[in-house]
Amino acid sequence: MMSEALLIPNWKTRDWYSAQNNSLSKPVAEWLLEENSMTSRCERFCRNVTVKPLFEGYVSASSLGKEQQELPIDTRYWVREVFLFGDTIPWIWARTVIPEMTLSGPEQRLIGLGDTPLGHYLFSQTALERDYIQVSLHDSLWGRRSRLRLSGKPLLLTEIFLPSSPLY
Ligand code: VNL
Repeated sequence: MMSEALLIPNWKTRDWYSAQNNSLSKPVAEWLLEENSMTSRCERFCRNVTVKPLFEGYVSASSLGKEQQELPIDTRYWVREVFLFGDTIPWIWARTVIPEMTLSGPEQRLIGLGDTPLGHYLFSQTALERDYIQVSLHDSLWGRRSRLRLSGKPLLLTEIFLPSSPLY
């Protein structure tokens, strides 16, 4: 059987818009404005959600995209990029950027996730707050970007919905 090529969508040059000012269709809005874990939402549409990390490691501020503007200046940022699969199909490409200063106390656990979906960690935390969600449409692919805080400390999540995801 042929397996689908895993294409990394363009994330660097996207423009982002406040979700409020954007007239989204109902099904698209339901996906993009999901308040809880995207992993949990995906679990309603397949048997088994898995994540495959593509990259986990520290990067310098200069290698971040426009996301730098959404986060405090720090020496290093922890970056995690994954493909999320609904059963065997790649549904979402996701990138998390965490300033090193956020990784204090219990948040140190964010660097040891491996195959564990980030959402299972994040959305079990009582100290989780959301500053905003922004949306983006580029190359016909929808994306969303959320700035969250754990105990007041920021991180930025970007999720781009691949052509085979149930959003479309
Ligand atoms: C992960 C999984 C991240 C699902 C996500 O968004 C997501 C992860 C940033 O495990 O890193 O929707």
